[in-house]
Amino acid sequence: MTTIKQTISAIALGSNLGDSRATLENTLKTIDQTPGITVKTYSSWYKTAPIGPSQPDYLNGCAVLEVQLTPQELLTTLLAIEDKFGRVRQERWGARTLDLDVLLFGDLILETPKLQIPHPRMTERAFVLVPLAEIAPDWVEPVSGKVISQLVEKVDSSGVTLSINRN
Ligand code: PH2
Ligand code: MG
Ligand code: MG
Repeated sequence: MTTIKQTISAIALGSNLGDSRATLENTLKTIDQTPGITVKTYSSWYKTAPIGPSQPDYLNGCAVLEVQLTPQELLTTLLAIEDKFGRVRQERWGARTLDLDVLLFGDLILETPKLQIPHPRMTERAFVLVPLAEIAPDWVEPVSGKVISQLVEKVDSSGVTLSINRN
């Protein structure tokens, strides 16, 4: 019998076009139905001021997954789910129906052209750290060596408000 290594991964979800709540909730169902991935926990949804070009507010959240995939396989899976939910790639950081980003993959540090783990901007982004702190406060971000609950204290969270409470 072969045993496949299980890893815990954290992802960010965001949407600011269409029915964002329905998109994000259907996305979690789709992810959970994917072979090799189980959704362990997910956060509340937060309404967040857009970072980048002028565009509507986002609905953002995070999920913790148990995966039996490589980081690259997880990325490919998430990109396919973005496409399934109608994402069209236009300007960088512009509006989108669905954005899925790999944040953390165990304690892995990975630097490849297409995939960097931890997500290189996660420690600056309140729209990532506030929901992540809700579900994974004790996870050590391996580049800074700091836990998520420490990192969230350092960012300005004034643009992030609880929208749909999970607790
Ligand atoms: N994603 C971006 C750019 N700006 N702003 C908010 N509030 N939320 C996002 O998810 C977001 C963003 C690029 O991925
Ligand atoms: Mg993103
Ligand atoms: Mg993305």
